[in-house]
Amino acid sequence: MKAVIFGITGQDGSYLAELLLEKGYSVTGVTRRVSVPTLERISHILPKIKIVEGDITDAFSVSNVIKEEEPDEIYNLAAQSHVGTSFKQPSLTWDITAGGVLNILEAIRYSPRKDQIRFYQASSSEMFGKNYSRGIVKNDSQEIATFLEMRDGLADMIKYQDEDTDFVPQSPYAIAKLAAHHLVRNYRDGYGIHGSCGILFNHESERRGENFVTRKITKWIGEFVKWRNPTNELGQILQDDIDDIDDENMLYNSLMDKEGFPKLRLGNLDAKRDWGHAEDYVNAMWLMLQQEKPDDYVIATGETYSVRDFLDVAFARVGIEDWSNLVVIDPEFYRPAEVDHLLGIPKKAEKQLHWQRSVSFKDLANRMVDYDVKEARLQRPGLQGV
Ligand code: NDP
Ligand code: GDR
Repeated sequence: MKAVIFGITGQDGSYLAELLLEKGYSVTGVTRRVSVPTLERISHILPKIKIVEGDITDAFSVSNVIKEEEPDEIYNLAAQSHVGTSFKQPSLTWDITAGGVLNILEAIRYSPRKDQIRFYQASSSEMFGKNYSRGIVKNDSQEIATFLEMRDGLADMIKYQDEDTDFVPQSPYAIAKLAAHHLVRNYRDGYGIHGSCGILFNHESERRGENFVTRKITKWIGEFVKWRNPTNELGQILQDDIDDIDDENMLYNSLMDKEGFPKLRLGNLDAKRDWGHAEDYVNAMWLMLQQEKPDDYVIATGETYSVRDFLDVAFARVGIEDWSNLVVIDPEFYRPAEVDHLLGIPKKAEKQLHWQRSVSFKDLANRMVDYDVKEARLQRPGLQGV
């Protein structure tokens, strides 16, 4: 089997390429011309994959790749994928995230191999925006209820999104993703293209881009731990260090003031997301393309946590229970319109694809912190702070 991946240099592209290689595929990745190398996430598998040049906003390069590579499966993971950036660069976001998908669909439509090609499009939970459905069950623990609790009959009513929830997108990124989502449906209905969309909720990893909130937090913790306690092998700030000082706030503030270590600057801490690990999610992409009929699926964990919850778990991993003096709220990171609550119900994927996630929220945060604490010790480049 032969697969083409648009967006192979991104977080998901790297995990998907690994998965397909394990399954015996020959893998071609499409990369655009940039002034600095972007192959870091796939450097370990480079000898095993083919890289070709192309940009999804360039219709000729897209159709040439598809003509020359003759893939059985095409995965489109390429996008301007940062929601905050989409408010600052809406036109570019539209051209890549919506227009690029049209270029791929048209190339498939006019390919002599149209009926042999299966296509995956990376849709997003951001398309739900401010909308959600409500589930009615037995008690009133709505805010803490999870899909798993609901399924086990433990919770009453939850706010959730699934394949039947209407889309009310809240950003140029989400609107572009929704246009692409409808294009895939339209080309499926109109031209019989085998195109499936995964409506994926947030998924993170040790390879997550450094300007997404989870990685921004864990990178910062890695740098902070190194600066605070460079000799502790475990990378932990020992509770004794903190207990020895009467006023913990004084400890942090004086260190900040004296040494000038920058505080962690974040925006909205109350937004809730359904966070999983990217390795689990690329498996769902592959499963979708193994189905006889193309379809759309929600991929999520069924649990929701706020940015604040992520901070609690991530800081606890290095022994810090109270992080309030380490974080400052910076309005620069607020968005003109926010998505407050995402909780996906992956029932359809569990039933039809037999998909299951394997990494819990706590394990996800712990893995990312552990990785970044180690990376910081290896003196890798520091904070970007976007
Ligand atoms: P990343 O931002 O890590 O990767 C995006 C990829 O798209 C990069 O390889 C990038 O290349 C490539 N790309 C951007 N513009 C172009 C272009 N014009 N032509 C060709 N390639 C381009 O995203 P993720 O891996 O996190 O996500 C993968 C996809 O899934 C994206 O479409 C994202 O919107 C979507 N998604 C992600 C979710 C998540 O939580 N991670 C959830 C739901 C959907 P380069 O290296 O050159 O920048
Ligand atoms: P999101 O991810 O917008 O959900 O999109 P991101 O990590 O950027 O934001 C999550 C939430 O955290 C809040 N937040 C901050 N976000 C960033 N980036 N930086 C900050 O400093 C910060 N402070 C608070 C945000 O306001 C938001 O509420 C991701 C991307 O991968 C999309 O491509 C994908 O489609 C969706 O997930 C599902």
